[in-house]
Amino acid sequence: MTGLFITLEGPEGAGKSTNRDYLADRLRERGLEVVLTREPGGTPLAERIRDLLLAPSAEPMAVDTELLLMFAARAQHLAQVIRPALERGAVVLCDRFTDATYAYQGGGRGVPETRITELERFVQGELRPDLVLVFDLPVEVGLARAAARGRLDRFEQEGQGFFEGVRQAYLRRAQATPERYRIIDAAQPLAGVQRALDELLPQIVERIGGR
Ligand code: Z5A
Repeated sequence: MTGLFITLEGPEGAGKSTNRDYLADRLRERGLEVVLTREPGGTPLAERIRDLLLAPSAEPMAVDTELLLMFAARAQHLAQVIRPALERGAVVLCDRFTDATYAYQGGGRGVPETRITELERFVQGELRPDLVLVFDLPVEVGLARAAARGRLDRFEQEGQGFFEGVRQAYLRRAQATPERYRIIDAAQPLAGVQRALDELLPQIVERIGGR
């Protein structure tokens, strides 16, 4: 793979989508091909799985169903979008990926980490993000931003304890492998977040140049 795989992670309302677009613009200004995508989703079929996952429903979704649907969407996304883009040397900026499974299904729902690791190996083989940007902020700040948008999806209807578990799982993963993760303070004003991204740009450009 000659491209660079960067994922943006964090709890609700952390600013992943806003900052993904900002980072994409800065990288394109430097002449790089950037593919913007997201999970769950990123292809027509995977977006249909996303709809199933996010829509509130009278029938409760079993935890294993949720887990397997996340990886089913991911398998499609990898085959159709992520692997081809990395093979032709693009920078892939993906709004959430498998760290979100460790955080939401693991930290939030209590799925054992070993089960997620097995599925990760099965679906991804050796492929892992080169860099994971964790946009971190207190749960109540993120939930207030999400609520300001209006109707809540199936995940956003969870309680504070669920989102504390999500946040802590992200922070544990970042601390366990610091060379692959950057924690960005997402509670500060947007200009501060974007300055932090500007500081990362030279490293990103250097890494893709070296491939
Ligand atoms: N999920 C899972 O469970 N397992 C998995 O494996 C995967 C996902 C891959 C869909 O994700 C759901 O799927 C997600 C986890 C689960 N749970 N939920 N809900 P999603 O990424 O589509 O949904 P999201 O996290 O809710 O996205 P979001 O709320 O849109 O958050 P965001 O992209 O991080 O934020 P944003 O849209 O850029 O910004 C939100 C608002 O805050 C917006 O009005 C901005 O203008 C504002 N904002 C952003 N930054 C700032 C700052 N710094 N200051 C003030 N205001 C700001």
